[in-house]
Amino acid sequence: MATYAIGDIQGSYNEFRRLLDLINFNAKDKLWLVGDIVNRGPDSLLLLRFLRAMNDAVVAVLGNHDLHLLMVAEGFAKAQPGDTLQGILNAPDRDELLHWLRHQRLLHVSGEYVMVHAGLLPSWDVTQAAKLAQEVESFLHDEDHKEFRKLCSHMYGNQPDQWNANLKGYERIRVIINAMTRMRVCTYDGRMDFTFKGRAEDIPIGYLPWFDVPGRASKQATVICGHWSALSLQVKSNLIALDTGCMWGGSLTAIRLEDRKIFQVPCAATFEGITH
Ligand SMILES: [Mn+2]
Repeated sequence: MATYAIGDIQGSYNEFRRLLDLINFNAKDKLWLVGDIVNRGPDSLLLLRFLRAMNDAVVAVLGNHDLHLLMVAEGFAKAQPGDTLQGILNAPDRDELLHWLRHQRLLHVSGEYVMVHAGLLPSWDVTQAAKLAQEVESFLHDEDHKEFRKLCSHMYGNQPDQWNANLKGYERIRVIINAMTRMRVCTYDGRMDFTFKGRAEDIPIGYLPWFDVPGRASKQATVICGHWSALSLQVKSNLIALDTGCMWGGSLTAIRLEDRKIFQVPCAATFEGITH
C-alpha cells in the first residue's frame, strides 16, 4: 500500500488516468488530492464521477475552483470566462456529485503531513489550523444544506485580509477559507495578497511566500499544497508544492509519500488565458 499526493487536476481526466497507470495504482493505495479538482480543463464531469466511485481511496481538500463550482451551483456566483463547469451543472447526477465534493475537507492532517490547497497563515500551528478548518467544514458538511447556503452568501470577498483570533462570524470563516484556498503570498505579519500569481522572483516588495515567513508556526510539519502553478514543483523537508501547471501545458504530478518519488505525465495545453 502506498499513498500518492497529486497536484491540481482541474478537470484533466485523461492526464489523471495516465498518471494512475504510471504509478500502477491498485486498490490498496490511497490518493491525496490537493484540490482544484474541477474547472478550466475539459472533463471535470468524468473526473468527479470517477473520484466519487473510488470513494475510500481518495482524500481531497477543496480548492478555490471547487468552492467556485459549489457557489455557482447554489446560485451565489456566476460562471466566469474560461469556466468549464456546465457539464456538471447539467448532469443528471449533479446533486450526488456536488454532495460528494461538498463533503471533502478543507485541511487533512496525517502524521507529519498537512494537506491544504493554498497555505497556512504564519501564526497558525497545525493544531489550530485543523480546528479552524473544522469550523468551515461544519458549514460544508451540514446535512440539511441550510448552513452551507448561508455560508455561500458570505463566502466571497478579500476582507479581512489578516487573521485575528477575535474575528467572529462570517468574517472569521472568510479569512480561514481565503488563506487555505487562495493565498500565495503574505507580509511578515500575515497580511494576505490575492492579486499576485506570478513567479517567486517577482513577488512585490514587502510580501513573501506564505511558507517562507520566518517563525511560521506550522514549520515542523510537511505541508502538501497546490494552487501556485508559477511556483512549479517544490519538494523540501517541510513543503511539497504540487501544482505543475497541467492547465498550461505543464504536467500533472504525483509524489509517493513513502519514498518521495515523483511521477509526472505531460499535459496538453487546454487552457490559455485567465487564472485565479
Ligand atoms: Mn487554486
